[in-house]
Amino acid sequence: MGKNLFEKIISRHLVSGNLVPGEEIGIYIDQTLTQDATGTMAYLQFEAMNVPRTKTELSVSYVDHNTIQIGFENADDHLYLQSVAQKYGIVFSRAGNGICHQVHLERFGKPGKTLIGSDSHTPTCGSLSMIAIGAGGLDVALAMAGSPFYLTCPKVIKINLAGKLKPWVSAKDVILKVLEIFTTKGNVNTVFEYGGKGIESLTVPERATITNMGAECGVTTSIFPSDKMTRIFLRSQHRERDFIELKADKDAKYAKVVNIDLSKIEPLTAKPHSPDNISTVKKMNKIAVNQVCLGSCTNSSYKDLITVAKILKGKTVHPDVSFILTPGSKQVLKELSKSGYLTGLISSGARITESACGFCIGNGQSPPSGSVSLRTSNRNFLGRSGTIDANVYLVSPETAAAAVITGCFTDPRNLKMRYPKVTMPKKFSVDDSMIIWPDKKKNESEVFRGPNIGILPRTPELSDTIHGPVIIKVGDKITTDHIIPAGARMKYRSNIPKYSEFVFENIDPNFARRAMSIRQDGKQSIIVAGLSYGQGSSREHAALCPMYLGIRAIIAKSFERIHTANLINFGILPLTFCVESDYDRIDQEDYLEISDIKRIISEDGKFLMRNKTKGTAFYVTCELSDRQKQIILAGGALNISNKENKLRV
Ligand code: MIC
Ligand code: SF4
Repeated sequence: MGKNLFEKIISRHLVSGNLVPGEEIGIYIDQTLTQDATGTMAYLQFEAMNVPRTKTELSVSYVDHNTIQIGFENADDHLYLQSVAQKYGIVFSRAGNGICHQVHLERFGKPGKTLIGSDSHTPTCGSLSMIAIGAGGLDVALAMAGSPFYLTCPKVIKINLAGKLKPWVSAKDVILKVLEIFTTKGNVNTVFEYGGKGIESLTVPERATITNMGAECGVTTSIFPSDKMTRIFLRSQHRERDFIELKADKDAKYAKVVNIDLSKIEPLTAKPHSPDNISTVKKMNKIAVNQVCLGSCTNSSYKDLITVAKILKGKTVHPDVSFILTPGSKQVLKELSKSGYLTGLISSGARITESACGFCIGNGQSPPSGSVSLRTSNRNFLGRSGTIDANVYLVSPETAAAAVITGCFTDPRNLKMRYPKVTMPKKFSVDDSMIIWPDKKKNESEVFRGPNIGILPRTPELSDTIHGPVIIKVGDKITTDHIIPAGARMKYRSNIPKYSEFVFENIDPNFARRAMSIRQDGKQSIIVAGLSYGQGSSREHAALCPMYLGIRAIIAKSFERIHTANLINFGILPLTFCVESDYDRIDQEDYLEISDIKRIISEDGKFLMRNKTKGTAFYVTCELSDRQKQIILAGGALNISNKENKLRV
């Protein structure tokens, strides 16, 4: 029987388990990436493993998230990361070199390889036919130490693309269409494999926009074949030697095939406050726009920026709009400058920021209160921009450019001009001078630890009974941005006690204080949630900080993949309602209890949860693989790897 592309690559990396959807498998990891906001914790964990050098083919540490540097904290983190990289054989991409996913695509991604990254948008490199998966920092640290990466074997859905995109419609509109079809929930343990005639006209950066935002559907990863377009891209990066052809067999099997005709897609937008709240741009016409942000790892390629530059040529930014432009990498910025289009953009009034995540993570450029911001990034969660009542819409670069000129939501097809044609440079001017290569030999150099580098919090032993109040009851689609905000708070990523003060800040500002006082009384607390808990970012802080505040279990209707792995790694029980409607029979502050935990975890994981306040009981389940059971019973993954590797934490 023929194999699909995902099966072909994964079977070459399989270390344990069978390729049966739903079963746990372990795979060998060729490459890892980290970024600074998750990287400090990942490397603190890696250091604790006492492994002298990374064991992967390639591990890259990027600095791209916390580049605002108000106060000493971020600068301390960067120095820590640089010194750890030197010591352990990790490639270091300095601040200013660009966003991890864009730079990894340009300089390091290789068809047929596996990559895990401590960032949920790691699947961007699926556009280069890699199996590229987002993970928590601890899982990335374990992979660097040579351990396999474990995941539930996903089912593979084929997204069959036909036709060609019409002028003024681009890759962002394709992935917004996919989000309209699949939404942000219900896609756990799924892979999107793209194929069909339609892919032939999509360049690698366009494919990258599509694989990047597969993360918003919650899939394990998304992947394109490695074909002529892949070769052209690798050649343009002076890396044709990395090209191999990869495609699914003709008789490959898929769990489902979904057909999308590219020629039927219109300019789309994701309305506030979820990437799956899709509408056509046409319907939004005339809504006044206050801010437009172009950039992020989704849409900051050469083609994206030059298209916008051509649309804006000779025009001035509308007086009511603030236009922010954040190039994805130093390479893109240099090409923009070489082409002369940067001058045009500056003349138009663009506010050019450094090549980093910037506005996308609320690190600067927060829009005015109650305003409308159009962004080419991938997430429009409530409050992520740094302004709690802002209305953020996700759009393509073309739709963004139209609003820059008109000052309102405008279907770009209504701009009275020809769609600008952008040809990619045959060869980009490659300049890796912002990349620091580690010494080949073992390096004994000191690791820099400024005052912002905290200590690794310990996870407590698993107790046999968990009892405590429902400290918060939340609804569906709670993102890790809701659980622990980024933006202005992100500078505390390396200091868990401080960062924990902001857990659920945007939903319930008193949450951390309440949780802390329960913990100080020696008690535990429980969170109750709806569907798809833990969407979005891979930040393990969304598990670490609640763990620090004494949360021992979360009962939800369903969980997202990376967050579940993070909860287990830090010893928090992810419990699912056996009957969803039991959610409606619990109130915040009800006192809940489960007992005999160790025995039940080792057996079928089905618990009777007693609601002591209401005098009722209901069933919840904790579905874990044997490996995950061991982690939970040990009180967290570091406790296990400490025992196994005689670690020193
Ligand atoms: C994001 O886009 O939310 C982030 C910031 O890149 C996160 C990682 C983090 O929280 O540091 C992600 O996507 O995983
Ligand atoms: Fe950075 Fe935004 Fe991409 Fe996350 S989604 S990696 S914050 S650019």
